[in-house]
Amino acid sequence: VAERKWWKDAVVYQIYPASFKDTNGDGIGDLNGILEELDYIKSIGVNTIWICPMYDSPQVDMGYDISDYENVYPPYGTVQDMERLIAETHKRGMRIVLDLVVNHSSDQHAWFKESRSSKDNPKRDWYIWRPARYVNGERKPPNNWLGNFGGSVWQWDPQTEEYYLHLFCPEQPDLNWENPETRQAIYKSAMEFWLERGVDGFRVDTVNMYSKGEMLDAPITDPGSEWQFAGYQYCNGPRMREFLGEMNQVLEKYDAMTVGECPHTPDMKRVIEYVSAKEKQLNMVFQFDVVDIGQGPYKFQTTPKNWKLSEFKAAIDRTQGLIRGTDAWTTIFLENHDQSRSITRFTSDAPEHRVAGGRMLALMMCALSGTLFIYQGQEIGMTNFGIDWDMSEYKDVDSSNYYKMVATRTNNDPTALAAAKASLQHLARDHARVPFSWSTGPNNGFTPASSTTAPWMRPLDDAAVCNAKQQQSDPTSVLAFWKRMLTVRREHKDLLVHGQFDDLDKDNQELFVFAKTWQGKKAVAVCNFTDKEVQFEFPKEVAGEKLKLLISSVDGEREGQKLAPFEGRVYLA
Ligand code: TEU
Ligand code: CA
Repeated sequence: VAERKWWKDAVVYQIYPASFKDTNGDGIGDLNGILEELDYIKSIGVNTIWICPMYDSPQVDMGYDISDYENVYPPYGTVQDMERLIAETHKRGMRIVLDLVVNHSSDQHAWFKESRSSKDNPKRDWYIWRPARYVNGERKPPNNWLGNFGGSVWQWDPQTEEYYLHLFCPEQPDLNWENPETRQAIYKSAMEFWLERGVDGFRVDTVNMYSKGEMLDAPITDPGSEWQFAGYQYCNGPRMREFLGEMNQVLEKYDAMTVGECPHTPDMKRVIEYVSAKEKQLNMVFQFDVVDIGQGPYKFQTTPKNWKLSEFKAAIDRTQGLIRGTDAWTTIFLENHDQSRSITRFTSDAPEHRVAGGRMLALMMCALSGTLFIYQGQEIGMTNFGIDWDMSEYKDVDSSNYYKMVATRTNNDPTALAAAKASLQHLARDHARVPFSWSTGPNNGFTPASSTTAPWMRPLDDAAVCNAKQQQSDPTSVLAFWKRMLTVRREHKDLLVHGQFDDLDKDNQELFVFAKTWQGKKAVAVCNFTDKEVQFEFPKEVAGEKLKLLISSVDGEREGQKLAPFEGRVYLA
């Protein structure tokens, strides 16, 4: 049985600094905005905050392109502001986790400026450089891999006449983890600088991509296709265990926690090797089985809501299954800064269903085992913005690259562009990055009332019915239910946080019915994923048990076994 550690019982609130709260009227969120709202955050019932990259950066990929690990992006504040935030968070009995982005740096980082300056610069080998291939006299990149934001993963550098690798934007050159000098510099600059200032751990960006292995220099695979998405080539490479083991030695000195972002890893055995306590690699990971549901072969090549509940439940079963009889740990999340809003994606953001959907998902998440992550705005039921918003409102490089690629490939075909926009309206990362809806004031209270500068991104249109201020005094709100459900989760920690998950009705396409068991105790959850009333029978496994209703996501008397639209319930056996 896995031992109890603080991060197992943690409920983590993820903050996107650019969009949380602007206190100096420049239209950009800042660290003082987070400081001002620490009591609001604590009042939700969370005990840890995770702040997305607040380091100095040219912001090509919203701070996931870091130009100085030891400095703060000036519009957000200063290192001293961070030290104050760390102290104030600890003073409230909460912990603080930062984002560790070390698969790549910004092309504006001093390390890369040196590396690209000449072939014999001492830091040349801190990044991944390769000569061009020539085919019939035409210059070609070293291989045909597609990157995460479209296009080749290789950028030609005319100054030294070589290509450098970037799995993401060209402005995000991959660091060369094969070089021990580079790794030591990363541990010191990106990790110890902040661990010494008291941070309690890291969310580790693209944690399984550091070892590219021989695939990088392998001959062109699948020569038939001009380009191929190479996620399965550059994830989980041969030296991953060695690198994370070495990184873990640094973290252990500070007893720091890690949660790794681990995409493209369908093999659960490989995931367990990352998160089994005895492996000393990572404490836990985010797997993308659930949130990748409904995405196309190329993420946005899809139609909205093209997934089935059975697929959603099977994905949850895979992540919950990690802790069944192992010393591994797992995580629960439906939203983050890369995902569109869960009410829109997995229930319904129709005005008459938004609150019910948000409350049902809160009940479902709080009844699952593992460390629970809530993304800013999820606690008040924020949803995607409308299909009527212009493409200019999409600020994310991932979205604009895709739309441009469709425009180029189809020569601006209106039907193809409309389909691309519909898919972006459903899945784009931008939906998570709109300013937080604090109130019905100017810019939804995101900027000071006196400010004349527009927020960096358009605020949602529905603050009149969805804002934090109103919900703090509304017992029927999504926020009120999150608070109640987090209390229930705390009161039944063994069952709800550590209990074994079993899906009791896998093929049911309307209801999610699962049991949680812990040393003879049992809970049963029933969630209606439809906008209709659904009569349900308890599955045979529990039909004979005496089940007592613990909580429903719908207020008032909940007699009988008929679920309201988007109603969730937890029963205790
Ligand atoms: O995300 C990683 C990432 O975007 C891919 O692994 C993604 O999961 C995959 O393509 C499927 O969609 C992290 C950050 O969360 C993201 O915001 C950054 O843009 C990215 O890395 C680069 O740092
Ligand atoms: Ca600001």
